[in-house]
Order: sequence, then structure tokens, then C-alpha cells
Amino acid sequence: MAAGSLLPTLGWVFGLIFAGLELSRRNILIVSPPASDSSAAEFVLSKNYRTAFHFQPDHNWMNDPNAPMYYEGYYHLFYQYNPDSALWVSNISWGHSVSTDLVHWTGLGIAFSPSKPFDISGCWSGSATFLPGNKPVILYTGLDTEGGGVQNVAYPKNLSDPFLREWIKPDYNPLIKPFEGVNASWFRDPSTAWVGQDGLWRILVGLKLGNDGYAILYKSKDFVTWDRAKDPLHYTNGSGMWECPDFFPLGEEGKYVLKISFFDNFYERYTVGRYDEERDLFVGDDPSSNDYNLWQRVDHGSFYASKTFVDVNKNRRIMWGWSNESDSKPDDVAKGWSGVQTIPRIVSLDASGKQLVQWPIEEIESLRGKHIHLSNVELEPGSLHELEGLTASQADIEVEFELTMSLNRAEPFDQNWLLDPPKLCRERGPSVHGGLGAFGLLVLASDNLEEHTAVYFRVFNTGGNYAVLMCTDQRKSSARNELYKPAFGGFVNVDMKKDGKISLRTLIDHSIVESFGGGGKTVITSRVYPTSLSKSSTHLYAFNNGTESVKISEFNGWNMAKAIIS
Ligand code: DQQ
Repeated sequence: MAAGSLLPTLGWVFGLIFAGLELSRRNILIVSPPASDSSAAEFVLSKNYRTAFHFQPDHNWMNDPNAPMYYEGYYHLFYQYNPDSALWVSNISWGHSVSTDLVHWTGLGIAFSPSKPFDISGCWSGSATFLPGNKPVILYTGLDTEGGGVQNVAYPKNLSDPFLREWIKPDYNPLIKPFEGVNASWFRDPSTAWVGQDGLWRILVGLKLGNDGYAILYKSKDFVTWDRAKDPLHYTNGSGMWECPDFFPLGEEGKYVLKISFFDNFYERYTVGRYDEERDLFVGDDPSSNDYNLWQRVDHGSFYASKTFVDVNKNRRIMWGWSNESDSKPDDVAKGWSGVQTIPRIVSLDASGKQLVQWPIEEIESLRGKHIHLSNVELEPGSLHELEGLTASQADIEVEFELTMSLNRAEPFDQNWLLDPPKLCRERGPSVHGGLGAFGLLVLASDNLEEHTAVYFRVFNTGGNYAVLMCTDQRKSSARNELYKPAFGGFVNVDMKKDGKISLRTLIDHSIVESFGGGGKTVITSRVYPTSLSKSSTHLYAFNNGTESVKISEFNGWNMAKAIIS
């Protein structure tokens, strides 16, 4: 295919995906235009779906987080932004906001937008690197005059401006063009650079060759001339395009995480291993690193194009990710906005060194207000317990479910279930009685309970130990049938035999529900639009539909204040 014809093709594909319409890839449903009756329009236009403490621009389209960094007292977040529309169409630019605490944000407008032959068709995703002397620099993908991907650099105009408001795109761009045999439609998203043993800079660029996904390694002495390494850092057969590669050390000395955004199914997955610096290769800790299907999900829900950065201010690694809408393109046009960033998450590896642990930054707790505390609440079989006293659409909830007394009643586990947890969540929804479960929370529930989003667990006996399934079931989240309402799910890697309990943290913020199971080992983000939220308040419940009692040993819930995001 000629490069000149690629732009419409790519734009079309992305348009479908980002509108939530290209859902065969997600195996779920086709979203049709919104209902034409006036009540549906009224729901769509409700301001109550905008978030209170998640980052989103005042209006228009936002997708990937780009080049997060900490510089001279300020956190910077750039993001893929369409200044002209609530849809991902053309003129994709870099929006820019700054913050001192990652909670309240000041918008600085557009950092840069398509303007030069090397990015005239779009300024796509990229990452920040600090050059010696604490000098930030951005590498990003530009779509050139032909609509093909090239990799560019941008420098701050004035390093004494801590807001880094102006950016220069040198005329010697592009730095990297697609090499022979590469389709320019499948070549993008430069990573943060690092320095190897030989003193050369290194970056990764995502690529698809045939149907195989690659993280191509480039090296440079001066950040201007980049040479492709002999081998890719890593690749997998049959995985489709690798977008937004992120590669970073984490946990004990020598451990590295490779995170990829898989374009074909919109999944974020990671694998853990080592970095062979001699050969410039990623070497997985176990053979599963060569089969992308066996990589773990970062988040089992609406979460994509994530990017981490080192917060030198607090010596931690923070991950940002984009949560797409689950309504339709016409809905987004009507409401005038689309896309939310999830709460920044601190990432670490657990004691096994295999499992990513994600936890909301502690700064978000500064928004906690009215507090409700409960302990030792017995959830009898079939019980539904309203957790009253909170603003149920804007809250931070922490619950601990204790099962010590009833573990022997867990149902037997079928190993095949490991292959498709969302299917298990669909087949065993929150109202299906099991031995241990379903138990959990009903969030954003309407007065009559017809609308609710269930965040819940089921515990199974694997013969000697236990498997814990975590689900977020959106199927009843809204009375509107035309929305994308999946059931998401994943297993939680906790030792039930030893702990006898499972924790759940859920951040509820109007149209987003972010849930962290087992202390952040399993995360599920959902986007929901209950019609009841557009008109009145919603409710929060704990429930148990298992045949055995479950105890809430601790419940802590807080109302959350609104963050200042301008
Ligand atoms: N979004 C960007 C691309 C990236 C994709 C375009 C991931 O650079 O591959 O807006 O969501």
C-alpha cells in the first residue's frame, strides 16, 4: 500500500476504535447511535458523568498520556488531544498541564501541534528523557506529509521556565524513519531513553512486521543520529502491533518490566525479566515471555497506552493510563468530551518478583472528606447491605472481606477458567449463587437497584489452595442498552489459605470506577453511565450471593472532594 493512502486508513481504524465502535476486537457488542428519544439525549448531556478527581481536559478528545515528568517543582502531564473535536479524527496535538501534587492541575494549553512536514498529519505519542544537566527532551511520533510514522525530537525553548510552556521542533527532524520493509502505518511511540554500558542512549519504538509485534531498539551518541540495533529488544509472534512500549527496572536489582499496548485487542500486558546489556535483549524470567497471551494484564478493564515515569521528587515509579469512553461517538459529540486519565498509580513488584502491584498515589487521599468506618459486618448468604452516609458517586472505598471460617465451602476449580476470566464473570454474574461468592460491592446503584455496577469476588478450591476471581460487571450499569457494557475479570494472585481475606479498594468518580483487588495485584477500570446518575444520587451496597457467610472485617469509605483541574 502506498504511504500516501495510509492516513485515511489509519484514521479510519483509530476512529472506529476510539469511538468504541470497533468492538469485534473486544468480542463484545456493536454500539449503535444513541437513542433518539429526548430522555436519552438528556442523559447524554448530563454534567454528572464528568469526573471530579480524575484528570480530564475541559472539553474535546483526549487519549494517551504522554511524556509524564517531574521538573523544577512541577509534575508535567502531556496528552494526546484533539483541539477541534470530542472525537479522535485529525490534528492530534499534545495538550499540557502541570501540578505540584498530581491531584490539582493547571492547563497550559497546547504544547505543540502538527506544523512541520515531519508531523503535519499528527503529533502522536511519545516520552520524556532527561539529558545530562537535568535537561528534559521529548521524543514523539510525527505523521508526515504522507501520513506515515516517523520519530521526532522536541526541546523546551526556555529551561528556566519550570512550566516548560514552549517547545521547539528542530528542522533536522525526523530523527528516525521506517527502515526498509516496514509499513509506516505500524511504526511509532518512542520510549523514554536510557544509557547502556557503552554510554550510548537507547530507545524502543513499537512496530508490526507481518503480524508480529516488535520493540525495536535504537542507539545514539548525541540524541540526533540514531542507529537501529542488530536485534529488537523483544518481539512475539502473531501479537499484532505493539504500541507504547515501556521498559523499566523495578524491584530487586536487575529486574525489568516490559509493558506493551496491544493494538489488536486494546489490552495492556506486561512481562517480567532481565535486561541482557551485553546483547541488548530482554530475557524473560520464564518462557511465557515469548507468548504474549501468557503475559499478565496491567488492568483488566478500560485502560490503555499507559506510560510510567520516575518521580525523582519522591523516589517512586508512577504509571498513567488512558480510560476510553464506553458510550458512542454521537454521545461524545453531544457531551463535548471524551477520555479520562486514571489516577496515577505507584507501581512495584510483589515479593515473588513476578507480579506488578499498582496503588493510587497517596496524594489522592488529600481529597478524602467525610469518613465512614465499620467493622465486623456479617454478610449472611443472600444479603444486601446499604453502606449509607457517603456521596456514593464520588468516593474512595476500602473493604476487607474475611472468609476464614468458610473456606472449606469453596467450589472446585476448573483450570480452563484461567484462559478466559471475563467469560467466567459473564457466566457467573453477581447474582449467581456459589459457595464462596459472589460477594463484593454494588456501586452507582439506582434507587430501585435496576442500575448498578457489581465489583465482586468468587473463591474456588484448586485442591490444596484457592483461586480468587475478581470481576467488574457493567452489564446492568445503565438502563441504556446501546452502551458498551462488558463484564471484566481477572484472577487475584493472593494466598487465601494463608491470609483468609481479600481486600478491595474502589475509587468511584461519576463515570469511572477503578478497583484494586488484593492490595493492587489485580486492577479493573470501568466506564459507566447510569441514567440515574444524571438525575439523582446513587447508592453503595455490600452484597453476598454465596451460600456461606462472608465478614466485612473492615470498611472505610470517604467522600472525595473535587480536584481543581483548570
Ligand atoms: N495513540 C497514539 C499513537 C499510539 C496510540 C495516537 C495508542 O501514537 O500508538 O493518538 O492509543
